Amino acid sequence: MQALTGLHLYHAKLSNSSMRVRLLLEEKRLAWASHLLDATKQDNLAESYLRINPTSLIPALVHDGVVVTESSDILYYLEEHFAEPRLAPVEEGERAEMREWVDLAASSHPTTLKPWMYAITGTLTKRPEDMERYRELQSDPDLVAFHQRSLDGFSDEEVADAVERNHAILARMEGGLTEAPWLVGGVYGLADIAWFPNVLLLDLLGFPMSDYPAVRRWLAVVRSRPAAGRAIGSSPFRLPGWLLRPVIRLRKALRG
Ligand SMILES: N[C@@H](CCC(=O)N[C@@H](CS)C(=O)NCC(=O)O)C(=O)O
Repeated sequence: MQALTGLHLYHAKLSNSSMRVRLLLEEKRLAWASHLLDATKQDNLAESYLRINPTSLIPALVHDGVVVTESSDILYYLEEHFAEPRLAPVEEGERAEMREWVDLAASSHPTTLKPWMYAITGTLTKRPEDMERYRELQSDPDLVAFHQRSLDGFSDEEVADAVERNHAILARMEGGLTEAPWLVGGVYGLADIAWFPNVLLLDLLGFPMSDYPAVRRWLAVVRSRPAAGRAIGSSPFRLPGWLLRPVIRLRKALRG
């Protein structure tokens, strides 16, 4: 690891936490080496990755041998070390507001996008036979419980709670984006970069977005940025809203 010079990103294609880091790297036009992981193939449980990030979570950045994990911390790290173009506000109040949005994007993930996305797509990143090893490796009991639930099936209450929390955040964003083009200080920056992947994935997977026209406009504008094209590629799928409920029901039926 210490021999790794330059920027190395360990990331996954459809991981929101990885997407926000890729978007920032591309906005800053930094050269970075890609180490693509597939959590459905347990790449993040390989010894080689656990040496980089013992929590097994994706993404992780290695910069000249220094490891940074947690996508929000990676954004702050990159902003601090690669100042141009500046994507964080200077004014104290706006900086605090920016940090609040960025931290919320990462911290709300386990109760908002993640359960909803796993439940409706039937994503399984751990197979039953991986759980014993995962229990030994993973010190966060909430993560172990989450993956167990992804195997057993999420309860209707948990999915409904995630839907409500997603709506609450979108409504808050809608309030801000009705008044201004960007989340903080009228300027595109880290808050927008942190939230773009979460909203993109909600939209692609058919989350009801009709009450949030300003958020949809914002999403389209960020999506059209050349850096977003490089960071995300072309969108691989899009579920129309009307298909959402049948898909959830089908997933449940298939799980018995
Ligand atoms: N708080 C972490 C969350 C990272 C996270 O949950 N990453 C997901 C991919 S989006 C992951 O590693 N999933 C595989 C797993 O939970 O084992 C961050 O923001 O970096």
